[in-house]
Amino acid sequence: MTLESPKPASADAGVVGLAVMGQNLALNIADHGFSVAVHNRTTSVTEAMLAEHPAGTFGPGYRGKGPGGLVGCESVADFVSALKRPRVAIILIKAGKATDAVIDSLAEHMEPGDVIVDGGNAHWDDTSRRAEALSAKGLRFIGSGVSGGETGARFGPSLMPGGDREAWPVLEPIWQAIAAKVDARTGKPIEGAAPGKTVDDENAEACTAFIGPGSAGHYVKMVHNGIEYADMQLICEAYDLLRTVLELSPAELSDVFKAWDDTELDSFLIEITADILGQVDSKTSKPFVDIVLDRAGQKGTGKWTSVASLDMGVPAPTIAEAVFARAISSFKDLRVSASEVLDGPESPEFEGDRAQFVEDVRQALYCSKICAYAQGFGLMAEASKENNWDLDFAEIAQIWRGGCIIRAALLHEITLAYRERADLPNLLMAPAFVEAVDNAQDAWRRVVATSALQGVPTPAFSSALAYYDSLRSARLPASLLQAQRDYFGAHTYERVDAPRGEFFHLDWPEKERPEVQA
Ligand code: 2AM
Repeated sequence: MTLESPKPASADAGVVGLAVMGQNLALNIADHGFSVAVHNRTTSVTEAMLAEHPAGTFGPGYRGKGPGGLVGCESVADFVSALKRPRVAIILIKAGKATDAVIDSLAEHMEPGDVIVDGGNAHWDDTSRRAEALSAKGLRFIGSGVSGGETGARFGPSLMPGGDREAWPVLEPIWQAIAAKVDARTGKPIEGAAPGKTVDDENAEACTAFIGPGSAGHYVKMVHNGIEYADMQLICEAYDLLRTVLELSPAELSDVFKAWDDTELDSFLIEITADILGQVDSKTSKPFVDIVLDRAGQKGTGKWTSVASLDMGVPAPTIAEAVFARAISSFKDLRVSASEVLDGPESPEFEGDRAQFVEDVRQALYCSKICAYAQGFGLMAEASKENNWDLDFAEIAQIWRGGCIIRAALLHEITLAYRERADLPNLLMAPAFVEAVDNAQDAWRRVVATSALQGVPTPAFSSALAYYDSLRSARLPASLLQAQRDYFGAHTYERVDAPRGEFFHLDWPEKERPEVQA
């Protein structure tokens, strides 16, 4: 099969980069009645996609309303000329230099007013740079977070677009159409999208909204991933505690997680955890979770979130601990040799109430999860202030309720909390969460104490609890710390009884240690 030159100005939008995400997003767009130009550097990939998806197997054609909506384009010039104006070119390329190469080649052929959308996992610094460079050429740039993996891309992702606000009305109809849908009344995802079959429900709310200028969209997507790291690690710690302390089998734990999915923990990650724990390895008949090597990989977005929090001095310890937990897991050989040398506690048999412990772990998971979200939203709040993004947190929580990996009932509660008070100083201070954590904190503390006594590592649970306790401490030992800094480095201190911003220093080596105002 060879590609014919496309009819000029025949496509509503275009997708460049036809790896899994690009193909699925293009098919999703076509399903919603748009005609989509598709292009890939290696033409055989474009040809294979068209061969695999002939007209009538997806899109309006599937519903008998017309031909399939894909227009294959061999060259970038063909691709650009195939687009109706203002042109919308969506790129889904491996983040990094390749994205710049593709943007440059598109920019060569595009005209002022045309729109380039980067749907890859770009670092937000790169997005800022690209937005500026393109705007100088009169082109409009949108950096959009796309979450939900390949199934999300195909049948409804969560979409976090940011950048040129004037380009949004051009992209909005497409993004609204293809995004995941939730029921506005309950906040629960509406399932049922399939090839050629879209969600038609009068209560459907699309999981997308314009996030803010510049790199706001990619920043918010990065924080989403940071929260995802924490969420996954917390679930793993809950599993590990119940398995180690109560000696529950993976099959039994699958039932525990299934039951938890009917509580306030209701989420995609809990659901897949129950499914994974029930899986048996076909080769060995052992629980699948036991034959997977305990070394976790990472692509870097959790690290970016942690680095951003360190750079800004905003605490996100549970997210960072989740990244470190993956790091320590990767030192498998070191851990194996250390396990032969380093002893843990005697590990006395658990003598408490077993059912109570299961419930305690559930409550600990819920509280810790709220803390991880509080950290993520705290980070976004600070970034919003610093960059003048004017982020709308109710809207961000709202578009995370469906399509993305962290979709969860909790996000509906967070949406409501920010709708009630947009300038909430910290998520934990929303009345609903004040009460929820207060009711569960005894259980949470018992779990962290048990993990320490039994030697089960729970970096995320423990750091979340420390975050909560630090946050609710009107006075921290930082007074002593600042005194130490003044002692050895003359770094000065403020007094509790003097206005903020007035600094003092104690002349420590002097016998009388006089205080001087700095
Ligand atoms: P390819 O099929 O020609 O390799 C994910 O890697 C996607 O990014 C693929 O569609 C890949 O195209 C594309 N890609 C990677 N590097 C690229 C580059 N420098 N220019 C254009 N596309 C690139």
